[in-house]
Amino acid sequence: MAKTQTATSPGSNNNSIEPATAATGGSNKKFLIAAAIVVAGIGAMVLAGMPDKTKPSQAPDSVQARPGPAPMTRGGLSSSESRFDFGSISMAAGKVSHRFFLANRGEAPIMIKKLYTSCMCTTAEFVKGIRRFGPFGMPGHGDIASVNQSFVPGERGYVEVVFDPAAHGPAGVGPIERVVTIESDAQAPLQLAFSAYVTP
Ligand SMILES: [Cu+2]
Repeated sequence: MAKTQTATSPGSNNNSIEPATAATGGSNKKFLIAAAIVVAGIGAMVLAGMPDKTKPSQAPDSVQARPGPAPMTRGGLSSSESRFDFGSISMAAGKVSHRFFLANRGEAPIMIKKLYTSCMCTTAEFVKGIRRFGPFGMPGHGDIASVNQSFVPGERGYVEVVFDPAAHGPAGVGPIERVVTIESDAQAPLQLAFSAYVTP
């Protein structure tokens, strides 16, 4: 059996850095100082790259591509999931919809003020009991009426999102991501994201 692996020679000890001795002198010390600077530099870069967990990310672009249910709570308003993936959907098959279930898990009533979407291909309705509010679309496409509905502690409802994969015409194929935003008086806007892969 032929040995394909290149073994390190028994004498080499490349994982440990020998302490500088008086005999080896200056060049070895310079190397250690340089190595220490490199290590410190890497440490600084790692620290700079760490996300600041005290700030909630709000920009739609920063929504992380993290699959699976991720219950999110801000103030009292919580959603069963923060994002949903439709998977592969066809323009020819028409619109698709999904419900994001909401609850007020806080101890104070919440006023749900506005509901809007990130694109004209997407609409969202707020549903509470037998009452439906909306559909609401993208700001700037006509007047976005306010929802202005109270959501008391323990109350449940949902946001029904409808996405039209054909809204952008034939060019609208490929991966998409849209965001639905709920503004309330209790907390930072709650964002619900969805994705899909659009085929003709
Ligand atoms: Cu769109």
